[in-house]
Amino acid sequence: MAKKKDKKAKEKDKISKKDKAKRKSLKLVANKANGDGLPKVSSKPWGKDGKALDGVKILDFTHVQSGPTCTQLLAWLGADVIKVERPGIGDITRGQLQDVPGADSLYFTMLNHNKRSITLDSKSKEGMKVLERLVKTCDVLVENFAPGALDRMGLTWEHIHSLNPRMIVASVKGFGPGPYEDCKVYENVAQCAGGSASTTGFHDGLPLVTGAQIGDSGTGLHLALGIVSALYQRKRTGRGQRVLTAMQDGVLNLCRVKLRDQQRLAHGPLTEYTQFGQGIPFGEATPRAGNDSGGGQPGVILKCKGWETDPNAYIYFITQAPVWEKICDLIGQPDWKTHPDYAKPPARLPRLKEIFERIERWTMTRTKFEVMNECNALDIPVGPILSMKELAEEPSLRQTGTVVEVDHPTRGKYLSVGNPIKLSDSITEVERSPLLGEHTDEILTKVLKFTPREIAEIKASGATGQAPKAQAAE
Ligand code: CAO
Repeated sequence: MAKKKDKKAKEKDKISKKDKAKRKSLKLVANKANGDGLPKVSSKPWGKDGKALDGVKILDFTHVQSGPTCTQLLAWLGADVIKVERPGIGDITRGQLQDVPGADSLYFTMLNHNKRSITLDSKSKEGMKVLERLVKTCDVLVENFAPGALDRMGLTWEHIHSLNPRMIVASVKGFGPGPYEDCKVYENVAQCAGGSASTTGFHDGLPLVTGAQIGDSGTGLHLALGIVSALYQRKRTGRGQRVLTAMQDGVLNLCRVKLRDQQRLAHGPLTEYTQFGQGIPFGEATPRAGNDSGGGQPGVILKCKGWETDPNAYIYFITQAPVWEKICDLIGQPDWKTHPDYAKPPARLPRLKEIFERIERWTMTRTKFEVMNECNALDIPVGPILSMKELAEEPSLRQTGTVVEVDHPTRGKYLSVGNPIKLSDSITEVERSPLLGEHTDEILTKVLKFTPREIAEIKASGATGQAPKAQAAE
């Protein structure tokens, strides 16, 4: 009996020793993490411990599309974004492409979610007093005025830095330093100046701009990354810095593969371009490649069932080498798997027109969704041409919050694109855009801590304009 007890005690001791060792090693890991300056690992459930950018205050001096795209992303990630707008007018897009009379346009509402709005005349003495308080209070100033406009207001980098050395000043401009730095720039100007238009379209047609707003929204995205990086560096250095993204640079960055092809041209024709198979000689610059794929795999847009009446009954089809044999079986051309003219990619290059015509005879017998399903079952990548209507109605995009329905006090319910960046511990809740000046009082009082007397003076000066009607109605 005593022996049995002894054995049990020994076992227990063994377990507790193991346990202790395990706990010790866990503690070591935790200590190491703390040693890196990180706080203790949160024990709150995922998505319940605040947002990624909680505590970051943004002075949002942006308008139109590029800057607002950036600050909207930061707001979705948890930053407190205070949009400063000109009294009475606000961001010019509020009134552009209006579909509901008297209500903020979709152009504005879809680019300014989760922000607060204060109206301020930055060119008045009292307005500048408020702006300077905002500079002292915020972490980041984001602007996309025409070159020199911020300086003309009196907000030079030197002045901002003297008011708040920790402030990050982030700007979108059309061009970086150089011959065009003083130019005003819009989306399509950037697409043209950044190399996109010269490489978009068919080789025998005009240069084309794309529907994706790579100049505006693309540059806003670049800027957001710059801001978050500057905030991270500030943790170490304690000081702010300037962040500049030029729209030309942003577009060129997205056209990287086209500058790659420019250099490849020096070593011979670009054999994966349709133009090569058609025997059309190459010139000095990267040509427009139609619907060829940038990755070098031959690809085209093919008709699907219903194309005669539906402008989007098409599918992008890529004859990727690793799945070539599956494609041959699928379209009923198994002989191509071994035929010397079709079996290997180099042999297929001069015959791409004939090959895609054959594949199209097959895709035309099916809807784009049937082609998608059949091909994906075999790991053959294809891209159905989805219309905006189809995307708006797609249930899976609603479920993930990529397409969201938002309610607005003056325009009612509308659809918006939600945050495309999903963080597992910082969950985005899309809120409607602010009415013009909706938060003026709240910001003057609660954020900037002006006294009632000071607020009365600011208001009497006209620096904040008149109280917005819509605000009073709400
Ligand atoms: N109170 C008083 N004045 C204000 C103000 C406020 N709250 N907000 C802006 N202003 C003033 C500016 O100070 C500027 O005045 P000055 O010209 O006297 O210095 C004026 O409003 C106009 O600003 P702007 O030149 O930026 O505006 P614009 O409509 O003439 O140009 C745009 C628009 C987009 C071409 C230009 O801002 C630009 O090139 N921005 C950089 C590139 C960019 O972001 N382009 C993308 C736009 S999205 O397609």
